[in-house]
Amino acid sequence: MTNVANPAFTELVAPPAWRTVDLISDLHLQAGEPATFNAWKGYLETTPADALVILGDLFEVWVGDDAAAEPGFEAQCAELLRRTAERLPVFFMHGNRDFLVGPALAAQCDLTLLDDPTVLVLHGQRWLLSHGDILCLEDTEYLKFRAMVRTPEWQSAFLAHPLEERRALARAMRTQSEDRKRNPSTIWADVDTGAARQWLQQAQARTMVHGHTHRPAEHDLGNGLRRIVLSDWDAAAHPPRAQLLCLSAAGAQRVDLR
Ligand SMILES: [Mn+2]
Repeated sequence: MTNVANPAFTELVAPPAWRTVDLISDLHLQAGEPATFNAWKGYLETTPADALVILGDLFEVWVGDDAAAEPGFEAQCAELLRRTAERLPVFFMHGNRDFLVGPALAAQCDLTLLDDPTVLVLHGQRWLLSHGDILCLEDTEYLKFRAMVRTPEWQSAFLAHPLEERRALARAMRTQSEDRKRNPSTIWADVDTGAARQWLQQAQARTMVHGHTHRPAEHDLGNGLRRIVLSDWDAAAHPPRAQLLCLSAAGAQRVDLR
């Protein structure tokens, strides 16, 4: 479990040969949205990056690694990840939708799972990476839920259900969250500025990069600190959204894929 007030700040130190690292998040891949899957596939097959870091919610839902062991959408995604990992290292941090991605999928696809948060050290610069949900401190209901579902006990009890039952449960939970989205009184929490500053100071980093909120922006946090928010993906939207953040010695650059 992450201690929010004082997390471990695991470091990922880039080898000197890495010139660029791509960050993506919140693709919410699902079988019913082939345009986003195809955009992602095209991206993976052509990116010139030296490493790829996925900052969570790659999948709309992940009900267990056994989902990728039978033919279907999850297996297709796993195969793409595996082929990409043959070409460049691929890192994966959990989001709130795909927190059940586990060691079996990591082994199947040659992914390296990252702690949330992780400090990427690239060309001497420290980038504080997180999915972002844990710092949305106003969302107390969600944080209670998060604390529960991240325990090994909850996860092993959930994974003990048959795959089809887990898929059905996930669909039911998704309907609930769609209802919440449609309710105009729903208030969407954002990353807490004080907590973000504190993390940056503790991590000795100047820039935090996260996803989760689907509100791409760059926030000046004062004292040279900033918070960069990644875009979500929806290739079927008008205009389509498929964006990455490319980190290099020159800094951070948003790249729209088209
Ligand atoms: Mn999320």
